[in-house]
Amino acid sequence: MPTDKPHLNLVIIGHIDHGKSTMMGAMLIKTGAISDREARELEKLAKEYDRESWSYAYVFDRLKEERQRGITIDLAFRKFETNSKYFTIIDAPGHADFVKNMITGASQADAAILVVSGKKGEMEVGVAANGQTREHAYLAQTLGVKQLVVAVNKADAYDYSEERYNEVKDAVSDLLKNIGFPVKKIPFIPVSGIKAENLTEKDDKLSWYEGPTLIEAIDTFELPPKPTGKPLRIPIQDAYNIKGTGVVPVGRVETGVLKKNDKIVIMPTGFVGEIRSIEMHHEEQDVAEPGDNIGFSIRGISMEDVGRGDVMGHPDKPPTVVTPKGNWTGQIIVIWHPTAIAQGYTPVVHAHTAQVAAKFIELNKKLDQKTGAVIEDNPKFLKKNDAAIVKLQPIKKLCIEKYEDFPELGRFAVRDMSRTSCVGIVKDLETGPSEE
Ligand SMILES: Nc1nc2c(ncn2[C@@H]2O[C@H](COP(=O)(O)OP(=O)(O)OP(=O)(O)O)[C@@H](O)[C@H]2O)c(=O)[nH]1
Ligand SMILES: [Mg+2]
Repeated sequence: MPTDKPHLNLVIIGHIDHGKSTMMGAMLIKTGAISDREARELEKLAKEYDRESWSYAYVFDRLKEERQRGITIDLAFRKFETNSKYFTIIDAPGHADFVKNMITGASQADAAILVVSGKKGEMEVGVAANGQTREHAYLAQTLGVKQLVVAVNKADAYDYSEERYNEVKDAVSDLLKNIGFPVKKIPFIPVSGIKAENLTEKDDKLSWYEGPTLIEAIDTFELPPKPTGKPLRIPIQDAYNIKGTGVVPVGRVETGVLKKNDKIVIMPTGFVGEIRSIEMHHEEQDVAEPGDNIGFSIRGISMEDVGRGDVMGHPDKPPTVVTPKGNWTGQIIVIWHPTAIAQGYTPVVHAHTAQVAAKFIELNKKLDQKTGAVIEDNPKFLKKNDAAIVKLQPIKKLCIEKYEDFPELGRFAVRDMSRTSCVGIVKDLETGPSEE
């Protein structure tokens, strides 16, 4: 899709079944990003699977299992344009079992639409202690998604009621404010995804609403600054073995600039090679900058040299690796835990696209969440809603950076029993000896 418009990655997040895929599918059909013909084919297919109301969602839900079960499992990417911008839409799953995919999506995003169903009972489940409206909002904030709009979805199912809209807005505002989002700046847009109302055009049934439509709201997202002057960092999202081309890693440039023929290094594998070609949206290009989602080919690389969670950089300023003998100091918030976190706790940590088990080797300080003041030194336990300074040690090599050097690679989330238990940033790190 050749275009001169500036590009943004937009992730769609929210609780399961709140209508993320449907709403964005309808938006793409309305704007013509999906052809009528494709839309009709999806309708037919949804009928075949006896899931007629999911036909718009099928724009994003392309796996057979997703279509049969009527849920999103993995991330789906689609392009689309507004008046002034060019978006890659990343549709994330709401299901609690697939939060790791949502994290991968959010870690690549510049902005998000938080979809909250206004249908009676549904909003309430999403913002509850273990709901994914809450969990996704926390994760989005930690992963650096700074701009947000909230779609108060399924307006047809709450009778286009202003009263109900306000109820949802109040509850979600409280939640977002606690997490640290600038709530006053966030538009709350009543929409019906399934009826494509207030997505691209205002609708009479929502005449009481005076704000922007969804497409107008996302068109006003600001472009993130491009840290082109920093060393190159590209977290690898995946690597494909493509017939005729060979191994093609894909990922988003977070910082720095990548050029064709550059000598690169992939950490922690240590593979050194040379960039043969760079591709974005199926078009070759000579240069990639922060924010670009690219695939690239490298001379002499094999599938063992690269995978999800690795980070690519230039050999003179390689990505930082913490080994199992090193550690990092994290400032964390415990957002959920069934009991309490103690020294020795070894959950899975997600940072950019990586996931690795890591051990809490020290609990250093408990902090006041609002002021950052130290409440307790060397606490024995950490519980839900505690803020703390802790030391973590990965059980295998992990690429991670100090937050102040590379915010994009200096955030992490702790997951346990298929749920996010903590979110945090890297205050300091000791790489540990490079050879074990
Ligand atoms: N009444 C009504 N139902 C909707 C609307 N949007 C979606 N739904 C229904 O809600 C169900 C879930 O829709 P999806 O789009 O798959 O929801 P999702 O948020 O993508 O779900 P996951 O990806 O699995 O988290 C389907 O039955 C949709 O038809 C809407 O605007 N109004
Ligand atoms: Mg979905």
